[in-house]
Amino acid sequence: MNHFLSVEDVPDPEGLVDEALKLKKKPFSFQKLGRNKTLGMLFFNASLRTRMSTQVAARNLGMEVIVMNVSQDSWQIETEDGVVMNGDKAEHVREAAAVMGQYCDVLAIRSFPTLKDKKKDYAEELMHQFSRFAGVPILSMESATLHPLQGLADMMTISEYKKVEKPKVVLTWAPHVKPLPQAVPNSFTQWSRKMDYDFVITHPEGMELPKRFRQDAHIEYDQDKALAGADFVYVKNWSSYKNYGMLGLGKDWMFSQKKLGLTNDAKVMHCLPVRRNVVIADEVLDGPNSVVIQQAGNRVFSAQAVIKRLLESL
Ligand code: SN0
Repeated sequence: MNHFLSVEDVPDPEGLVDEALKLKKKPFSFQKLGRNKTLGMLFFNASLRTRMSTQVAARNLGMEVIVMNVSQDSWQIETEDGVVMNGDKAEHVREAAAVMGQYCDVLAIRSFPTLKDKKKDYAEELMHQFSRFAGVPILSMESATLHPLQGLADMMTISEYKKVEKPKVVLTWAPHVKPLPQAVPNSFTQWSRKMDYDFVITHPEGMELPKRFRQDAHIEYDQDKALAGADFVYVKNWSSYKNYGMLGLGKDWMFSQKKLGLTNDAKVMHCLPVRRNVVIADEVLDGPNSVVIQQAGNRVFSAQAVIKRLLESL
């Protein structure tokens, strides 16, 4: 694996889930692999779980880690080609990426979408520029359109908790107070489609996820109908793809104890951070069906499995 920007970079998605679950049992078994290797982590946006879990993952593999908060600590990076750089951006990605590639063996990047310019966001310019100019493997820590490390941790979690071979997995939209990326639901959908699940997406009309990742995934606009018999419910807000970046309405889509009652005693998942009593009710988050903390715990081993693969390809 040369880069990890989406599940499409993984030749054997189910194999990687198994590998991550094995690493969870023996986290320190590949400490030699990362010895004298450095992971550079670049944050263009905020992060809690990704920031901490990916560092733990790299250290479990024996690596050194450098963390750079690009928006605060570094020069502002220009990404357009052919521009006269007489504004506030001091350095071009052509030099910045190439230089960081001199210092690090793997570069991990987090960069959110603008949610204003659909074409630009979905072109994933920054990730592609880094893969082109850095000369080292690039690891996505959530790009404009995808969050593949989260998707892998989600598949691990389902694998650990499923009671039947082919569980019913429902991705349900939830309300929010501000427009959020489509990255998490895009990746959850993309990964779920690689697994043998009965997979259903439910959301208000107009909130369809882009076809390029969901393909022909089953959409059920009636949330109650979708939730019936669910073994797993993944709750997540996303802003509109169609009316790009619009918030979307539907306060009654908040995931409550009553909605949980429609399911087959489903495990409830969310990538976090979650806004209580906007996205999911307290009683669900604090109840026995929530696995959000275990899901976040799996982020260490999803990152570890991916970094291991990237190191093996060096
Ligand atoms: C991000 C998202 O893609 O939905 C990161 C999730 C891992 N979430 C947010 O930005 C939440 C921000 C908020 O104010 O609730």
